[in-house]
Amino acid sequence: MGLAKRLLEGDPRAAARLISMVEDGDPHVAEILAELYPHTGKAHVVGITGSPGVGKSTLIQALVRSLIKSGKRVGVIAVDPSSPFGGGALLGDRLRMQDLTTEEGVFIRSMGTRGAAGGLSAATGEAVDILDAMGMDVVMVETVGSGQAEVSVAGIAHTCVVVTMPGSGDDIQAMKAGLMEIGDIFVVNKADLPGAEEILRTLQNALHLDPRDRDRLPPVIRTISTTGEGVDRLLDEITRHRSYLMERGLWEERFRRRVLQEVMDLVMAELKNRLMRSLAGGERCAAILRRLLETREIDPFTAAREILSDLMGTGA
Ligand SMILES: Nc1nc2c(ncn2[C@@H]2O[C@H](COP(=O)(O)OP(=O)(O)OP(=O)(O)O)[C@@H](O)[C@H]2O)c(=O)[nH]1
Ligand SMILES: [Mg+2]
Repeated sequence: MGLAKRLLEGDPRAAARLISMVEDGDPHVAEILAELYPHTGKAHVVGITGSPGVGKSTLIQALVRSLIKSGKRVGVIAVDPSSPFGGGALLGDRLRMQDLTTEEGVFIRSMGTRGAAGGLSAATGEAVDILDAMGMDVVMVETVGSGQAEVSVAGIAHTCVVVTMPGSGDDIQAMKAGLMEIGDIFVVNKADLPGAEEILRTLQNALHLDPRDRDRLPPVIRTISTTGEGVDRLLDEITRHRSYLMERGLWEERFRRRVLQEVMDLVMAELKNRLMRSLAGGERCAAILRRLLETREIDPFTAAREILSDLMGTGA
């Protein structure tokens, strides 16, 4: 049986195999993804982002546990985690976690930041599509909220959960600088540590001052993910956000945003590949660079335009 068919029947090994193919840039993956695309758009894609060590993976495990109990199937993609998912009887050891689902309808997969064929975010987007097509009810994507990563996770997700913890004043600064806008739900995790109330109030105040969407003020929830406290409330808010998106007709809009982001990431990655190849040995590119650097006939702006038009003319 073909990989696509096996995946559509929910085979976790097919999912593991396909995600590896995406990561390795396997040329056969394109036609399989094409077969899967009509089956995507059903899963609730939830981004979980925040600074290293705030407890994203622990929180996801607690959410997964809760979701399974209510009979949901869950996929998790952790992008370049610096700490692995903790073990535990439920989710098995790290090896199993990398590749295989457990019987309970969970599929967890870590993805590195290097070696992705279509660039990191495109590979992540494709992995999300794979788990979506496979019939997962919820797909969670864990990313470390620094630099570009959280921006693209916001593009992929229907619901973006921004996680912070007490004593991380830097986080609040970072949030003001960008994370604030992408969060649909905010979490103060490690609420068992001193300072939780303070960061909670700071967040609430900042959100009140800057209401992007007057119809909906993002909730701020305190959790202790190690004990599971607050996790059901978080899950409620995630579910409520899904209903909110559907009622407003925003669900489809966010799916379209995800697909467009994926296309853009793929185009950017392909252009970058072509540029690298061209810079490494392309004749025309070398000639342009000579005119830029040796004879100085042209300036960087002109060189960039000439290289770009050269790249656009290069076949795939
Ligand atoms: N006290 C306390 N510790 C917690 C809580 N949640 C997580 N931790 C601990 O914080 C540490 C980091 O947790 P992770 O879940 O790996 O954090 P993460 O955000 O996924 O980390 P990275 O993937 O490395 O960015 C672990 O030792 C957890 O046990 C909590 O609610 N309270
Ligand atoms: Mg983690």
